[in-house]
Amino acid sequence: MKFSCIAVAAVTISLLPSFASTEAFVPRTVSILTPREKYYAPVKNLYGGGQQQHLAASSSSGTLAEIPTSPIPGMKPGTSGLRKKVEIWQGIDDEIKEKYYVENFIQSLLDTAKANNKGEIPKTLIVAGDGRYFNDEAIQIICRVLAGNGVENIWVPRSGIMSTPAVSAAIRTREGGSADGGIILTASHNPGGPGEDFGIKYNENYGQPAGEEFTDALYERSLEISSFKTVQGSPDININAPAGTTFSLSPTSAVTIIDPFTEYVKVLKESFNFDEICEFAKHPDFSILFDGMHGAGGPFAQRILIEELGFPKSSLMRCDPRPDFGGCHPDPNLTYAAELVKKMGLKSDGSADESAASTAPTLGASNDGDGDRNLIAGAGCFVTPSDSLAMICDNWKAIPHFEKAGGLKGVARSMPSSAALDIVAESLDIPLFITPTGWKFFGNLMGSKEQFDKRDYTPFLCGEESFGTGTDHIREKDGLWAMLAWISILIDANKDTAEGQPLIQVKDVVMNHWVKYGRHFYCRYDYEAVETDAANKMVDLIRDNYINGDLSALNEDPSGIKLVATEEFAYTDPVDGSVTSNQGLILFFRYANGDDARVIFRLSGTGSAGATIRMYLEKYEKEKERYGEAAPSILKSLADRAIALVQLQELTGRESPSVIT
Ligand code: VG1
Ligand code: CO
Repeated sequence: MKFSCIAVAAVTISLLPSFASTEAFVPRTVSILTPREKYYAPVKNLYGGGQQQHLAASSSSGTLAEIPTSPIPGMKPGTSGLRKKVEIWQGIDDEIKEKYYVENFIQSLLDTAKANNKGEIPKTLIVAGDGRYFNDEAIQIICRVLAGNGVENIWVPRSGIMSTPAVSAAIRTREGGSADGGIILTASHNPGGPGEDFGIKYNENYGQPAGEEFTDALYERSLEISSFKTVQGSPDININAPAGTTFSLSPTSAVTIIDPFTEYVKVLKESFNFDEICEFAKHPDFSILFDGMHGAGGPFAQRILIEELGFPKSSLMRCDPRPDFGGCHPDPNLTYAAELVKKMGLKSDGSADESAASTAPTLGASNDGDGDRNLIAGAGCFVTPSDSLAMICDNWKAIPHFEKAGGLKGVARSMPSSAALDIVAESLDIPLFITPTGWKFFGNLMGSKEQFDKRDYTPFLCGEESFGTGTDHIREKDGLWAMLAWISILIDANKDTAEGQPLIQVKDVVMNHWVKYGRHFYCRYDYEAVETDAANKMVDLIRDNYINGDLSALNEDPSGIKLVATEEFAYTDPVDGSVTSNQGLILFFRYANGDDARVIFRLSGTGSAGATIRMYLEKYEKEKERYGEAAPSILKSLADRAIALVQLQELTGRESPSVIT
């Protein structure tokens, strides 16, 4: 079955030279990283009749086919997309030998999208990934299934790599916002490579992550499907072809290679003052360091920080995407971004290593595998994500996107994030929303006017304790945005700093904020790969004994830290009224001196095996003398008290967490 793969002369003159000039493009081989059988033996022609037929087409001869399959259990997307061990997606896992894992999932996704779109298959979809192991092969498979289902325009970024925020920007604005959605191949902050994770997220037509209604319907569909549609006999698309190249897969479907950067660079330029940042980049005392963790954010950092803003190349580390993230865990926190943390003059508990802090860069940042998370640090100063969010909110005037509109009209945080934002929102008199964990819950708030014609909350700022920060410039969290926000805050803080005077540093901004609002000591313990049964038992115990139990019957503890109230968090979406329950078990404590504190337990929804228990600790402090202390030590006795109450050690066998951040 020969298929002519035609590079149609559709290269737009304006696009190609600008793309060709960027050094950020890393050509990738279209290598299939693992052997996958060429299995598409046709059984049924889509156009009826038992005989397979060539489609009458002038330039293409791929054959549409419908392949029988059977439902595969467990395709329930979690907090953000479906994540599994890569061997499962590849269909080579020893236990779950399912050749059609990707196809089943994508067919279920398309059926759901079609049902949501008055029975019409989406016309234009983006397919892009974070470059992890199996990225390129999955792109080829997905493009065929999309074409088999009649998706007319399939946009694939050159090199196959695009950060999640860049996909959101392209869905919203490319060709006037004509994309119906984006399929993003990533397991985000989870490691990649053989034996590690692969995943798929779906973003809808305003660039927002698919909501629970969509992912629940997708899951239901995955339990019913009996066939998938695809195109047979077509050679692989050359994902390294220049932007503008099109490949016809069927008479009605074509893949267009797009420039990954265009729309994203444009929305960032609208959000910040690039000229001012360019100027500040030349300041002899100002330097930055960005750790791309070998994920999708690297080429975007290269493009924006180096090519657009003029920072020296030495400002980047690990910015070349690698299928296994160079063996690292691409999660930007104090543990996994250890090298950057050290270079910023910090110890692994987030406190300053004074001997190294004096020579550290002014500002350090990192992102995760798909470029949507961020870690922010100044020289010798780690900024917790919850603090960073509150500080960005307080400094809204430094950010042109907010300043142009006269200020923020809405802010939000996930429930387990600290209440640092709440105090600022109250003092600025801005509506505040507290949502369940996961970016999808911010989507409706940002789209309240745009999608639902209700009250406008934009400009909007939101974030999560898990190193996610973002605004309505797109509908995703955005790692590079956070770095540019902090550069802008530093520029603003130094607008009156005379030449030759030392610059106001991140640590000064942070301390001034605490002095103004108090400090929320905060940290999170993660217990990874716990046995699912043990984790569930612990959750049941918390519900039975504390959420529904009698707290007055509890014995006094020598620590003096008393459990005074509890709550299981549920959320009613203020925009569409949908209700989401079981979103975290909250234990409220009171210290002997009257101080209040809070501990939350939640099971992660992004793991691929076993369970991860997350314990979130928070204590508000108004005593200025204590602001300099490290959060993990301040919160240790609270952690011990909570761990004992929920019998974490007895039930899971874990003496200490896998990560404290
Ligand atoms: C985690 C974080 C959550 C975040 C999600 C997706 O979810 O806690 O805040 O939105 O990951 O982030 P969970 O269910 O494991 O706690 V990303 O950058 O991995 O898509
Ligand atoms: Co991510």
